[in-house]
Amino acid sequence: MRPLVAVLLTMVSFPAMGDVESESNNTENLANTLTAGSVITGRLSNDTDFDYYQIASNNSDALKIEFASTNPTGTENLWVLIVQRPSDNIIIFQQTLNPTSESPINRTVEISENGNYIILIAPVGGSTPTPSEDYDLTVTPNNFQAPLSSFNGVWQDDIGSAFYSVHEGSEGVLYIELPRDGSAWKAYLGGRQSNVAILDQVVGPGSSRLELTFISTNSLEARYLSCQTEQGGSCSVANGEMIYTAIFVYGD
Ligand SMILES: [Ca+2]
Ligand SMILES: [Ca+2]
Repeated sequence: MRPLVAVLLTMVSFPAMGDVESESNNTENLANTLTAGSVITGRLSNDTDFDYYQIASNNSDALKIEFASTNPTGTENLWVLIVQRPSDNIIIFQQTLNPTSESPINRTVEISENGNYIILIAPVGGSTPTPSEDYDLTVTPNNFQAPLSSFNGVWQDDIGSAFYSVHEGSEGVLYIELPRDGSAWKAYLGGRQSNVAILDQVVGPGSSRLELTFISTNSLEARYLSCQTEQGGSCSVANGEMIYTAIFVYGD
């Protein structure tokens, strides 16, 4: 019995198995796909080993990143961690990190787009030696949940064409569009489920149904579900396409 007990104890003391990186992953096109919240273990095999990963984010306002290593405390082992945004691969985060077995590193990177984010682990380069230890990377998109009755205030779109006054109460969302060019204002009324409000136009020329997606407490996206001009023609932006994003300007 005793050897069996020893074997069982050894088995339960193993940490949960995570994924291991798959080389070659040295370019964005070859990035390993991460599972949200699951650890992946990798290693920089030499001074020219770049480890690219990607993770999908949908309606998240931040990426929570944990970067750990069995690297002993007191060593100078350094890794560079870079995050690139989906639309144009611009770097939105870059830091040189020194995790140790006692101190994993946690970072929160704020994001504002949906899509595939690239996370790159790279050597520092120059005279800095490349660490031979494994690293453990865990990335978790922080999914924003819009609190009820939380949106009251004035917003502005990213094309500078209008301000929007948003009033949310127990009966739904009232959304008033105030164009800066002096054209007629419009009002929309409807309800919100989770982070998405479906609003029908109730005041102003033409008719439309609008979908607002709240990405965070201070940003939203607007799309037409249907739209007709006063003359009965189609609107300038096709149904389902983004009309604008808006940011919170001020409120209560
Ligand atoms: Ca590697
Ligand atoms: Ca690699």
